[in-house]
Amino acid sequence: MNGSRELKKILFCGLESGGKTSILLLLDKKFSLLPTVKPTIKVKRTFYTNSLLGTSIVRWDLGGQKNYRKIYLGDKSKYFTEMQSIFYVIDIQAPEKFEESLIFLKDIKSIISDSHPDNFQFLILLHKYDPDIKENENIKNQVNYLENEISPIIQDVRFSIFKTSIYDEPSLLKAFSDGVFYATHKSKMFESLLKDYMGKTYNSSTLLLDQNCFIIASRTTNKDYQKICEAIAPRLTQALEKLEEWDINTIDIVTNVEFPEKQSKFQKEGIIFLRKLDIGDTRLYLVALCLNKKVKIKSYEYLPLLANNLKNLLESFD
Ligand SMILES: Nc1nc2c(ncn2[C@@H]2O[C@H](COP(=O)(O)OP(=O)(O)OP(=O)(O)O)[C@@H](O)[C@H]2O)c(=O)[nH]1
Ligand SMILES: [Mg+2]
Repeated sequence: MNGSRELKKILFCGLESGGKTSILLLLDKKFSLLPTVKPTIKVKRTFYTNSLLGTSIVRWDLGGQKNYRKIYLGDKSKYFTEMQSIFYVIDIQAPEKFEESLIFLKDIKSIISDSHPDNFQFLILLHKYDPDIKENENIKNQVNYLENEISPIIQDVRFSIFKTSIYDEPSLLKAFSDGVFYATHKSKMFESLLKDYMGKTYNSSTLLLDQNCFIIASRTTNKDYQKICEAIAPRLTQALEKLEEWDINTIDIVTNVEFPEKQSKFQKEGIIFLRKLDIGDTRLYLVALCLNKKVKIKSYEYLPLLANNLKNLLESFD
């Protein structure tokens, strides 16, 4: 169906010790292996399948040591063809390696310039952006420096820059979801259901997540609202799953919030909620941000319709 069953190739590149293998372990929830991670010898291929979107990918984790980098650049037809996206990982805590890392990025960019598939994208991960150093002035300067240097290198290809850390799981879930599901046929179909739901409820941001908290689809009226939802969604699902461990059937998690309003001393009262949607054997989560009580009521009122539309869509995939 629309090529959605094909095996897509995704590359993880960057210098040695940047954190590529750790990122993959975290995405696979292999937490216990994180402390024992070793430098990758040449290339390690692993598979990931998302049954909801019918997406199967093979992830090439390219060990970043200098001698390996030479091999990859020397055999571009083996390594740098037919990939859907490249995750390029830069260790934000190692400024002494920035120049070398930018050179490797340039080398890769020049290789792929004339031969990449439609919808190809670069995902640049400014990695090891750990929660405890975010406010550090040096780190802020380093992020600015890299953002300024990277854009001109890859400007004629679709790209996004993320700040990620293995200690901030949502940051990696977001980057991976963007790299893997962007513009897929099925993801667009889910998005059109969210669009319809938002049109009826007037809520400001909605996300649809799969059981593992990968973002399957999203719609928003405002980028910041989307970022807020993305940052808290995995934490809300964790709370819900914890309650389920006690056999407490938890339908939703609701947070009442007051949004600051620009040019006014009043706050907008709103809610962000996470709703569990079990459709047959498939677990989905909806996160929605509503800016007032009316919208909240409507968002709940239209949930059965949304669930029904999702059910019909999932059945149409079978
Ligand atoms: N502080 C911090 N350390 C990290 C993070 N991610 C990975 N690391 C550490 O960075 C080191 C290198 O991680 P790897 O995952 O082996 O790096 P790699 O990019 O796969 O390295 P090569 O396989 O040699 O290319 C390990 O000690 C990890 O624990 C992060 O987000 N924050
Ligand atoms: Mg590795």
